Amino acid sequence: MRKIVIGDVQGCLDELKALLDLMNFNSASDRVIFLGDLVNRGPKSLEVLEFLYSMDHCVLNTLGNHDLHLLALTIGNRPYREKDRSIKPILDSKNKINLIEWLRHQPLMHEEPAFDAIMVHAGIHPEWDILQARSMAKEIESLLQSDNASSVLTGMYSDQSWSNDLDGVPKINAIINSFTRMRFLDQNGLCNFTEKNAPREVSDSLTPWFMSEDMKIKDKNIFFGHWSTLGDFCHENISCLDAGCVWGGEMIAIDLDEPQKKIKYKSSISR
Ligand SMILES: [Mn+2]
Repeated sequence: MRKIVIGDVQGCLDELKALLDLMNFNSASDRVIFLGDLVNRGPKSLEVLEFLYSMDHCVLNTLGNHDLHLLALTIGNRPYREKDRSIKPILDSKNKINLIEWLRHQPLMHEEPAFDAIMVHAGIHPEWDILQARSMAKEIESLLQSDNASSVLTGMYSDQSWSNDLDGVPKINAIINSFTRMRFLDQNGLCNFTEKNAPREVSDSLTPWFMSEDMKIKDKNIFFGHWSTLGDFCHENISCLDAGCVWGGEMIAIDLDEPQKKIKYKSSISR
């Protein structure tokens, strides 16, 4: 059985299908782990969700910030805005309940022990060891699947950064932000959620989370998406698989048996 990992899809169904064809994907014998942000911005968010829902037996998705935003619009009380229009067809879909129930049961972090691999959407906070990361992910996954999901999703919109002394809602928000939005840490070790450029274009006072001197998890292969300006990027055993397909870049896949060989499909969307 092949284990395939694919970066941010963001409603780019045509590119996703073409990429799966390039890999000779077989839903009977392959498994696909998506790195989150299945929806929003791109042209076919509803169709992407329907496609993956129909292949539930062989796909999973580590939740991204756009996936959580969709949950906040449906399960939570986050108001719909014009900039959410690319996910409006999901909100209007007759199949909405099934699609949203499927999405809310997806993990924040996934591990493939045979490959010493971890998958997340944005990152793992450098101060967390693997046991902490697992328990943080579990805590949020349980909440999203509980009757408290609405208040968690409605209340998650903050720039709360992680620190050890947090409790309650600030802790929940810091965990969600670390797994789904983090890119850089500042000199005080706080997350900077506004800078989205690649590290070479950014002030030295900001450090990518995976280059932090505090990084506790050193012995795992970590795969993440979310950072489209980073693109196809590797730092030691840490790989970004988001090359901005929705912005006219590429969608990237790897087979965990040969992770150095990136399979790419160029987007048909013009920049
Ligand atoms: Mn994202």
